[in-house]
This record gives sequence, structure tokens and C-alpha cells, in this order.
Amino acid sequence: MSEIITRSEEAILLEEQYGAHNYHPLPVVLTRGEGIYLWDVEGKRYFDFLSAYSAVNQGHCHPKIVAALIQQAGTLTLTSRAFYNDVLGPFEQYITNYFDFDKVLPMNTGVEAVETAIKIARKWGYEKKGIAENKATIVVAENNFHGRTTTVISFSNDENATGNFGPFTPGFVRIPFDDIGALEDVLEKHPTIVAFLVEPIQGEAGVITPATNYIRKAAEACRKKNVLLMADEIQTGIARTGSLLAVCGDCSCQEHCEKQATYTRPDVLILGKALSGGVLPVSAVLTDNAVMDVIRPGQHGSTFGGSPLGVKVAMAALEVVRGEGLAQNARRLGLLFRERMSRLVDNSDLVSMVRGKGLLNALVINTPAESSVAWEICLALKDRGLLAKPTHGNIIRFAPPLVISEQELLTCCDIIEQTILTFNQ
Ligand code: IF1
Repeated sequence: MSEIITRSEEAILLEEQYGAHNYHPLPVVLTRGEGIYLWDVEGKRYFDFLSAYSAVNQGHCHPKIVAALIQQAGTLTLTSRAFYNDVLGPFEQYITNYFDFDKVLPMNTGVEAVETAIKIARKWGYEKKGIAENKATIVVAENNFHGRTTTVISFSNDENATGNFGPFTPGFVRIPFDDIGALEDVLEKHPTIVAFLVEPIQGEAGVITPATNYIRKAAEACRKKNVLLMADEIQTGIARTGSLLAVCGDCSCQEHCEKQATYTRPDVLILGKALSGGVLPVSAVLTDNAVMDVIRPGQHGSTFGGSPLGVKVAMAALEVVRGEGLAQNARRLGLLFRERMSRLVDNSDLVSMVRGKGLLNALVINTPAESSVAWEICLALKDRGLLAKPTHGNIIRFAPPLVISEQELLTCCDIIEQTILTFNQ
């Protein structure tokens, strides 16, 4: 008698046998997404509380973004940058207006945009700041996550990310996150510093939200020393944290928010993920002329970066963010989520804290990082129809698509509460 293998098991076995084992996914096999929902191959529906690591802020398969994709896919997908195309210029005008920078350099994945920012900063350092050849230094924060290329892991302190991948790229110094004194010290000590690369909220580190004025003070410290502040908003940007960008602070106007008192303008803004609503890899580096001008023909680029298909999708994705007020929704529902979860923290010894901003939040499970409890909670949440993933062993990140309604969010809070309270007994 042959064994009955479910479609899920079959799909998992295929990945096990033929795919590199560079991930440890939750055992769920998804086949369809719409808005805040995902369906597995057996037909079970889930609330998506990961949003593809904040790439799907606009919700799965948003009809306006998919329509732009289909329209452009049947017209022109890729020309390379050897020729002009009639979508890139309008996109560049659109996105620079949207975020209020002079210029944009489009790439594909997030880490490529980070690499681009590093190259721009170094070149700016040599050509505009007069740094001696090969001496340019970039400051980064401890526990950073900026992607997985050899250069970008060179300044990671996560042993899993770096182990046996050396030798590493020199030219980076790491300081504690959320420590202005450490930044000022390092800027004082090293005259070769060209930039400070930082996540306004550290995502992978476990949704670490710094003191309210951290980024503002960092910008001031950098300005004093003629150092570029480079904000990696790949995960925090595009409305996720309740404002258009995390550097907008407490403003959710979604307009040219530099007029708001809470806004800190980075010198270099790095975007990815939700820039395309999770439809295609589209990333971008935005900065002003005095910085971007150091890049001249032949010095940087990519086959797919700025493709008609990618940039058309990105424009549609950004229209959705503005048109549907996603920053405001994330801000309002984020407050509600943390309020509900703080009650859970009070009622359960298993949860020690909730933290986050907008709809980028994390619950800290009161177990050692080596414990499997957070993983088991995620399995139980999956059984109850909600998908989330642990990070660093005992932290569970909760980041639904920003199109979620109050009622839906409250239903999800019920699921999370009930699941965790079951674990308590
Ligand atoms: C994976 C985490 C999220 C990022 C920031 C650059 C990148 C990322 C701030 C690189 C990417 C990802 C990649 C993904 C897991 C994920 C992640 F768990 F690692 F921390 F989102 F929370 N800067 N983040 O968060 O962008 O090149 O991947 O497009 O599987 O590695 P990318």
C-alpha cells in the first residue's frame, strides 16, 4: 500500500531534495494570496503576519499593481540601460518628487541598493571630501542587517551570516546602535569616515526601536563632520512603521513631510521590498545632485535595474500607498496592536514585552533564545490560521499587510492571545 502524501508534504520534499538548504521555513505550502490573506495548497486560509518581510505592505496581488504589471508586461519589459525607455524617466521624476530628493539610482534587490549606497559614499568621499585613496570608512551599527553579499556581510556581527564566508571587505567600523555618544566618538577619532549607514529601526535584530531623537541627533552629528547619513529604509520604509518613512518620525502625512518638525532628512535614502508591493525586485537609492553626480557612465549599473516593467510596477505600488492612506492605517492599527499585546504581556508570564512602531512589531517570548517555544507558538498560530515567524529564537515578528482593517486586526489579536494563553497552561 502506498503512503498517502499530502500536496504540502510533496512540495516540502521537493524543496528538501532539490533546493539548497539555506532556509528553515514554517511547514506551510502557499499557493495563493489576496490582500492580507494567503491560502495553502490544501485550501486553508491564513492571515499573513509576515508580509514577505514587509515587501507586501500593499497586500498580496493588489489589483492596481497587478494591472500595471500586466499592462507593461505586454508592452515592453526590458531594454537594458544601453538605450532609453519611455517609463524610466517618468518614474525617476515621480519617485524623486515622492521622496523629495534630486536624483534616484534604480536597482533590483535590497542588498544591491545598499551596495550602491556604499559605492556612492566612497566615491563621494574621495572626490568631494578629499579622503586619501582606499581609506574611506563607513560606520555601521552593531546587530545590523543590510543584506547578504560578501561586502555587506563584511560588517555584520551575526556569526551565522558571516561564518566561513571570508575574507571580508575592509573599510567599515561598527558602533553600538542607539548610542549617539559612540557615533560622536567614532566621528571624532576617524577623519576618514564618509558615511553612517543605519536602519532607523533594526528589523532583523528583533524590531529594536531607538530613542525618539536618535536619527535626528545622528544626522546632526554627521552634518558637523561632513559625513553622509544613509538610512536603510528597505524594511522600515513605505508606510510600514506608520509614516511614509521611519525617518519621518511622528508624521503620517504621506506628503513632502520635510515640513514636519519630526522629519529627519537622510543624505542617502535606500529603499526596496515594498517599493514594488512585493511583485518584482525593485530597489532604489535616492540622494541629491552633489552626491549622485559622482557616479558617471560605466561606473555602476545593472541589467534589470530601471526596467520598464519594474519601474511601472513601483509607480503603481507607491500610488497605492498614498491613495489608500497606508501610513495612517499602520499608525492607528499599530497603536491598537501594541495596546492589545501589552494586555497579553500583563496576563501571561510567557510574553515579556511587545515593541515596535506602526505595523512592524515584535513579541518577546520569555524563554532563552535556544528554546523552541517561539517556534512552537508559530506552529500553533499557523494551525489557528495566522502566519508569523520567529527571529533570534525567542522573538516573534508581527507585520501584516498595511491594508488590514481594524476588525481584522482585532480578530488576529484574539488569535494571538488565545494561542499564547493556551501555551501558558
Ligand atoms: C532573507 C531579516 C527581514 C533588510 C534591510 C537590506 C535588506 C533587508 C533593513 C536586503 C532584507 C530580509 C532578507 C530576508 C529576510 C529579511 C529580514 F529577517 F533578515 F531581517 F526583512 F526582517 N536592508 N531583509 O531587512 O534586502 O537583498 O533581501 O532584498 O531571507 O534574507 P534583499
